[in-house]
Amino acid sequence: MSISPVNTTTNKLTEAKGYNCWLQYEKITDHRLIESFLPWLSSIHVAGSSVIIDSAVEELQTAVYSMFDSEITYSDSLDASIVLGALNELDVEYFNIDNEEIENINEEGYILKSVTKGQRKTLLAAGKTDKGALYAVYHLLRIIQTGGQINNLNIIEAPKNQLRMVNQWDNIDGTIERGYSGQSIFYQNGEFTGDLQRIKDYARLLSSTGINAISINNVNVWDVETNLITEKYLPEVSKVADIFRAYGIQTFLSINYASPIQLGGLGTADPLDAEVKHFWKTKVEEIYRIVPDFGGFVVKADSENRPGPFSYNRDHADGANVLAEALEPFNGVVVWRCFVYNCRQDWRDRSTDRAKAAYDNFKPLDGKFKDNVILQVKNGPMDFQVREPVSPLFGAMPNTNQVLEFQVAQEYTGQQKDLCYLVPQWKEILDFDTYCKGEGSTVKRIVDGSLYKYKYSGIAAVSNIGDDINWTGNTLAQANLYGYGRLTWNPDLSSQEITNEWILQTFGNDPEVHEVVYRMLMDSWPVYENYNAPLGVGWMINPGHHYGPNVDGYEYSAWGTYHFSDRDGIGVDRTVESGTAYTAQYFSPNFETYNNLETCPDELLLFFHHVPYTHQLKSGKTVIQHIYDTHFKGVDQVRELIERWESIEGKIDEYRYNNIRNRFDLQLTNAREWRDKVNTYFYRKSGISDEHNRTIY
Ligand code: GCV
Repeated sequence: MSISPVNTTTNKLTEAKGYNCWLQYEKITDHRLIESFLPWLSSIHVAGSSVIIDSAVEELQTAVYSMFDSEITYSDSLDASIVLGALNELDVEYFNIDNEEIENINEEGYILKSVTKGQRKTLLAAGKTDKGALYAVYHLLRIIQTGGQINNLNIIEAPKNQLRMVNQWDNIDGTIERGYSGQSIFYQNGEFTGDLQRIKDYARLLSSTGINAISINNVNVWDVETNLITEKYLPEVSKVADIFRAYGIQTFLSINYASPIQLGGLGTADPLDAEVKHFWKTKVEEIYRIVPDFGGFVVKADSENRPGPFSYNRDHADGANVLAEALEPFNGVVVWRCFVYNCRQDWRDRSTDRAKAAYDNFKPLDGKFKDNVILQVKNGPMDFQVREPVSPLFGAMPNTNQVLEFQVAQEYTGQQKDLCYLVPQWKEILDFDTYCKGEGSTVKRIVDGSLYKYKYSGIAAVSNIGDDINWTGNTLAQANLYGYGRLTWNPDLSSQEITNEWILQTFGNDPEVHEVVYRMLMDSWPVYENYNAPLGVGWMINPGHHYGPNVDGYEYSAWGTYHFSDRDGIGVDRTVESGTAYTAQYFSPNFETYNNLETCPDELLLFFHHVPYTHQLKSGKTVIQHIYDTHFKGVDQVRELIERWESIEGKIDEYRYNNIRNRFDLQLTNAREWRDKVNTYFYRKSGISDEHNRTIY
C-alpha cells in the first residue's frame, strides 16, 4: 500500500517527503516502540458505516502499514485491538466510559481510550458521530508519530470552534489570488482539474488538523466563476464535495453578488426586489439538489470594486439576509465578509481612515442579520499586516454571529519565500482581551461563541496551498497550515505544543533537527518584523504584488494605507484628540491604552500616533534609531537563520533541505532590500545619522 499518490520510485522518494507534510508515517524501526505500539494495532472492529468511517479506517491502515509494515485485519467482534465508530453504534459498557463526560462534548468530539483486561488490549476510537471517530484516528496517529505512549490513553476531546474553515482564493483559470505555491489544485484553464487524488490528499491534511469547512473559489468572483453555481459546473462541484465530505469537511462557494443580473438576466441585484429573492431561492434549491450537504455562500460584497447592496442603497444586513433566507431551509449559512472600505479614497483627505471602516459599516447593524448569517472579520482593521492591532469589531456585535479571518497565505509576510511562522502572531490575537464584557473577554472566547452564545461562530483563513509538490512553496510554510488547523480546533494550545507536534511529525525525532527547526520557526516572525515596516505602521510594500519594500508605494494612492512620514516625523494619528478617533472604537481600557502616547505599546506606536523621529520609545531608543537598529538586525538574523539551517545539512532529505535553503537566498535578498531602502528613506527624510555609523545610502 502506498502512503502517497506521488510516484514513490527512488527519484521521487525525497519529493514525497515534501508532499506528505505532517502525515509522513515514517517507518518505525526501534524495537521497543514497535513492541509497545503493535499489539494495539493488529485488528479492527468497525461499528456502523459511512464514507467518513471508511476514511478513518483507510487512514489507519495506510499509516500502520507505512510505519510498521503491518496490515490491520478486520474483526466482527469487540475482541479486536481497535474498536472504531460512532458511540451510539457501540456497546460501550465494556470500556467503562464516563458517560457524563461524553454527554457534555459536542457532536464532533471523541474518546480515545486504551483498555487492558488480562492479555486483551483494546483501543477505543469512538466519536459522538462518525466525524469524531475520524478525528480520534488522527489524534491516535499524531500520538504515535510524535513518540507518545498509547497503552494508557483516556482522552476525551472536542473542538472549541464550530466552524473551522479554509478559504481558497483559486480562480478557474488555475491562478490563485495571493497564491505562492504554484497553480490551483482545483482548476485549470477554465475547468476542474479532475485530479481528485490531490484533492483527497488535501482533504486528509485539513481533516487531520480539524478543519471542517472549505470554500473552493476566490472571494473575488469573476465572470466565469460566477457560473460555479450553475448546471455547467455544479456536477464538478459535487465531485469535489464528495471528497471533502468523506473527511468531515463541508463545501462552500463564494458567489458574485450580481448573479441575479449575470445569471438570472434580471435588471437588478437589489436584495429587496421580489424577483431577486426568487432568483436566490430557486438557485439555492438547485444547488442542494446536486450537493445535498452544501455549506453555503462566502460573500465579498461592496469591497474592492465587487458588487454589493450599496448599489441599491441597501445595507449589508439587507444584502446578506436575502441569501440567508434562501439557505435557511437547508441549514446553509452565509459567511459575509466585513472587509468593506473605500478603496477609492483621495489621499489628501485626512478625515477618512480605512481602519475605521469595518466597524463603521457593520456595528450599527448588530442584531439585524438573520441567524444563519456569520460575519467574517479580518484579524486586524487593515489587511493581514506583519503587525496591526486586533479589529475592534470583535466583541462589538453581541447579537451577530462572528468568525475571525486569518491569512495563512503569506501575502504581506514574505509570500512563502521568506520564513514567517504565524502561529505566535495568531496566538496573540486569539488571546487579546477586548474587554467587551469586562476582563477576560478574549477574542478566542468571542469567536468560539461562548461569550455571546452565538449560533454560529469559529475561524476561517485564506489557505496557502497550491500544486507545488510540497503544497506551500516553502516547505516550512506547511507549519502555518498545520498550526492554523490546530488552533481552530483548540485555541488554547500553545505555540510551543503546536510547533513541537509539527516538527516531530514532519521531520522525525532527531533532537538536533528539532532544536534548529524549532528556534527558526519561533524566531521568524520577529525577524521578519525587524526588517519590515516599523512599529505597526504597515504597508511600505510594492504595490500590486505586495512583495519587497517600497516605502511610498501606497503613500499617494487611493487605498487608504498611509504612513504620513515627513522630515519631522512618522505615523498615523488615530487618537480622539487630534486624529481620526479610531481609538474610540475599542472598549476601555484598550481605548485609553492606545489613545495615550505614554501607554501605547511600542510595537503599535506608529499605527496609533504620529511622532517625531526623536520620540523616545519605552525601549529607551528613539524612533529613528529603532528603525536603523531593527533593520540592520533583521538582515543579520536572516544570515543566522541560514547558518542554522546549514548546520543540519545531511540530516534532512535533499528535496526539503534544498527547497528551504533556496528560499533563504530569496529571503536574504529581500531583507537587504528592506534594510537599505527603509534606512535610506528615513535617513534622507530626517537627516538624522545612525548612532553606530553603519552604511546607509
Ligand atoms: C481577494 C487584500 C488582497 C486582495 C484580496 C482582499 C480580500 O486586499 O490584496 O487580493 O482579495 O484582500 O481579502 O478580499
